[in-house]
Parts: sequence; C-alpha cells; structure tokens
Amino acid sequence: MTLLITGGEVVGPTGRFAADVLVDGETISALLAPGTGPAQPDKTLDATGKLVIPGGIDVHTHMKLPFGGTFASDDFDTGTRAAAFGGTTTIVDFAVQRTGEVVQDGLAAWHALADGNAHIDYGFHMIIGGVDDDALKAMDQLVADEGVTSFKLFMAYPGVFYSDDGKVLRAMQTARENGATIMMHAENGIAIDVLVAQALAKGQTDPVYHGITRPSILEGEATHRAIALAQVARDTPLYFVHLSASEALAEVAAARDAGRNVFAETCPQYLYLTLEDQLGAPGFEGAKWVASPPLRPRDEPHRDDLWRGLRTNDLAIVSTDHCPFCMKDQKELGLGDFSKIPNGIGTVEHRVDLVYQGVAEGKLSVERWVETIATTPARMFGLYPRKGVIAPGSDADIVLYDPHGQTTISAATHHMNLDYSAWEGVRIAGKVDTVISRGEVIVDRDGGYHGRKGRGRYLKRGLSSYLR
Ligand code: DUC
Ligand code: ZN
Ligand code: ZN
Repeated sequence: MTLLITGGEVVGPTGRFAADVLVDGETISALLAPGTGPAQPDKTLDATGKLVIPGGIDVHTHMKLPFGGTFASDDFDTGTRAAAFGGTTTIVDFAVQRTGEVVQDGLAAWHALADGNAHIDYGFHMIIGGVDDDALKAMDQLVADEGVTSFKLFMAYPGVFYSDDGKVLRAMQTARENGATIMMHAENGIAIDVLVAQALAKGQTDPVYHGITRPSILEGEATHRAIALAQVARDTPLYFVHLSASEALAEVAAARDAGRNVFAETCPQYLYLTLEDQLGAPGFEGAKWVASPPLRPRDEPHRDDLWRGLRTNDLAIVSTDHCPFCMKDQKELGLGDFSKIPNGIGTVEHRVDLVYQGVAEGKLSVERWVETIATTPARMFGLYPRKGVIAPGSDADIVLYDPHGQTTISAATHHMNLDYSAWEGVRIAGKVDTVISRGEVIVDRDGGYHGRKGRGRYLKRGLSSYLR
C-alpha cells in the first residue's frame, strides 16, 4: 500500500520546505521534489496549503492514574482516541509503583491497561513511589529489558508518591549507572502540607487555596535541590516535568548554562491559564483547574517567561500532564476541602493546537512548534528517528495541519472522557486536518474516524539522544 502526500510544506529539523511525501506500508519511503512522485500510488492526499508535520508526541499522560480515591477518567481507549483527534500519534504514559509495591507488577498492570486498547503507539515511564533496594534493581531491569528508560520521582505528595532527598539521591545514582533519565516533580511537598493544613484550619476551603498553598518559590526551591542532588550523583540526566514557575525556570537555565544534563518541559495550562482567572472562578468551578503544580498568579511573569523558555530551549518540550477527572463524582470529592480535589487537567486532545496558537500569536516559530511537540520529545525519550521526524525509514506518523483553519474547543465536541473542558470556548487559529498513524489515515479531513482500539503498539524506548 503506497500513499503519496502532495503539495504540502514539510516541517522538520532542517526547516520548512516544499516536498511530496511517499509512504510505503507503515513507514516513510521518500521525500520527493513536488510533482515527482509515482504516477499511480494506491492513495493520494492533497496537502496543498497545509503544513506536513510529524505526528505529535505527548510524553506526559496519566491514563487511569489512581489519585485521591479515584482514577483519571480517560483509559487507553478513550484517551488515545482523543489524542489522535488532536494530532498526537504517540503518548508516553506513567506506569505506577507505589510504596510497598513491586515495580515490575506496576509495569505489568500498565501493560494490562494499554494492551488491546490503545489507538496510537505508546511507551511507558515508571513512577517510583517507593525507592528501596528492590526498586533500584528493578530500574536496571526495566532499562535493560523492558524499554522503560525514564523514572519519575516526586518531591511532593508526602505519604503517597513522595521521595525524601536520600531516596532521590539513590535513584539518581542508579540512573547515572544505567543511563536512564530521572523525571522530577519538583515541589516542596513537606512545606506545602504545612500551608495546606494552616489554610484549612482557617476555613480556607475553596479551590483557589490549592494554588495559594503551593507558592512558586517552593517549586523553585525543589528545582534547585534536585539539580544539586543530580550534581552529587555525577550529573545524572534530570528532566523537570510540568515546569510552571519563573523561579524554577531560572534554576534550569542556570544549570544548563553551566553545562549540566538538565532539561525541562512545560504544559499548555501554564502557558495560558492563571490562578485568578481559572482556579479562582466563583464557587467550586475552580476545581476544574486544580492540578499540581498549580496555575500561577496572573500578575507575575511566569507565562511570559515560559514562552521565552520555549524559544530559547531552556524548555525543550510541551507535554500535557493529561490527568482528567470529571466534575461529577470526582472533582466533587473536594467540595468543602480543596485538598481532596483530585489533581489534574485533561488536555491530550488539544496540545498540538494550543502550542500552534503560540505560532499564530507570534510567540513561537513554526519550526519550534514542531520541535517542542514532536521532534524533541522523540529525542529526549529514546524514540528518534522512528518517531518525531518526517524522514525515509521513520514511521509514517504524519499530521496535515491547516494554518488557515479554525478550531473552537468545547466539551460538547471533544473526545476525552471528561464532563467539562478546561479550555471551553478557546479558539485556535489553526486546525488538525488529517492524522496518519503508521501509514493509516485514522482521522480524515472531515473529522471522520478510521482508527480502532488495539491498533496502537507498545514502544520499547532507547536512551535519550541528548546524552553520550
Ligand atoms: N500532578 C497532577 O496534577 N496530577 C497527577 C500527578 C501530578 O503530578
Ligand atoms: Zn507531577
Ligand atoms: Zn503528571
């Protein structure tokens, strides 16, 4: 089966250029001068006026994450189908080991959730919630045998996922030996828990206090501490997830300027939304935007700094931290006590569009958009060049994007299993036109869906391309 994509503008690591793309089966076989492709391919797609980009790669999702007595509302079926509609053709989800659990059991549980259910290809990181001798040995085994080459640690959530500094250091030392990347949730959870208890004692129970009790300086402090610990662990590769604060970005930038193996991502919610406008919405509505780290104050420089960080590569990637909880029966668990609101926002369907809106507003170049949503995620997490680039030999994961289209986000039209949208009414000056996964058109120009549950494959990942 050959597919010829004609007339489009391909965007890749070397820039933007007019080319036709020839797909043979599941992979890209050639990039051709426009009009020079085979006369009779099995199928042709006209991409005139469209950008032809590698399928989006979201390296931070939480399908079915257990949290606060409930589970994230998207599973691998609903969540990866929604991702496909939004132009994302690969996710890397977080398998979970909690204190006292066997790491390999957590990984097996995640395979059981995904196997036969995913619509697009997927890999796993592993959350290590209980660092001990067995967990450290398991990290070696996952890197060597399972294609899991990155491990998330939490400096937040004492009693749930939290690792103290000694545990963080031991996991970093292990990663330094086996080549893995440590992914860090950097917030000072011990101090935050004190502030939370004090707020609740004063009767401050509304969702906005979730943000007020997690000040940005405590993300900056934890970021600094993690960088110091990684230095002690002989410069372990360290990747900060969901970076939200100027103070944290400054720490990352300083470490990178000093030549350290430090990287970071941010998420759309931190680029656009604020503590006052969303988390501070009247009544309980702010619960829709309770996530950790929290949305930051409107009048502080965080959002501008994050966009700048994306331009300068101090922020390498935009992922979503997709962790949806419905208002009904889930977010409602925290009525009258913000600390019981399950933490998370659902965005897996909208990331490609939301970062493109930065292009439309002149904040990012088209090339940088593609790097931050597809190419760098693939390189950072051992999927390149199979994913993240339009090149001969790569998987034919391709999105045709219409830079002249319009998208309006709404819970009425989204595909996530979520009874509200954190992005209700947001308009994007662009549109996902056609989505191809391993050579198969899974979303067509009219929004028709041709994918199916179970077609997505597990990806064994290699080590980061950014390290020797
Ligand atoms: N942050 C969230 O908002 N949800 C799940 C885990 C996390 O770190
Ligand atoms: Zn986190
Ligand atoms: Zn997360």
